[in-house]
Amino acid sequence: MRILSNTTSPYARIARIALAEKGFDLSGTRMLNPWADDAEMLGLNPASRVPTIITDAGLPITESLLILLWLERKVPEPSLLDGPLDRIVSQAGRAMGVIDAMVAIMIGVLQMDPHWGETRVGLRRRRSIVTGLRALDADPPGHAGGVPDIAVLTTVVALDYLRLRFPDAHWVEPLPALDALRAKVGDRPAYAATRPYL
Ligand SMILES: N[C@@H](CCC(=O)N[C@@H](CS)C(=O)NCC(=O)O)C(=O)O
Repeated sequence: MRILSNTTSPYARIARIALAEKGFDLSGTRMLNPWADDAEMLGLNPASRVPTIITDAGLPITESLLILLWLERKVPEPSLLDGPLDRIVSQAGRAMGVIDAMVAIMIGVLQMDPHWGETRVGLRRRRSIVTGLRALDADPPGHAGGVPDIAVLTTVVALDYLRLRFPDAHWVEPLPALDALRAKVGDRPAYAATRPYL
């Protein structure tokens, strides 16, 4: 099993953390720019997006949440869904909404127009980030030890991506509960080894 990734993608990081927590060896990870029309990537994934996993049989598996679904079935223990299921999935959905909105802004800014974040759609995405993070901070995912569930995983990935991509944004509110959650799990090997960087 190998994974195609890059150093910033929150989606790829979700898959990498989940794989590492489940005990996969990620030393064969290939970092690439998914926007660069890489031949291996295009041959495996017509959408040319990270994460793309290649199974030992050569089959591509894509889409971060499908990868979590596949993994949970493939390697049930340790589970990333241990705990109150409805709450975990609900909170993970909130974090994914924030991630999607942040990535939409970055694509707009980097691939289209540096001021895309101030367009009507850009401001709508910004609102999703602010209100999504506010809701998560007011009612943060819990972590009592052990392997963090997908609510913790996606929330910490969202927070790290926010700090990387929007370090000085005036609209980012204080997030003390989420910072505390990140401090609790951020040093786990799966998290520390995949911290995003430019
Ligand atoms: N829905 C996909 C989104 C993956 C995605 O958009 N990845 C970005 C990096 S953050 C990418 O590879 N973008 C390249 C492109 O859109 O052409 C998932 O959950 O895996």
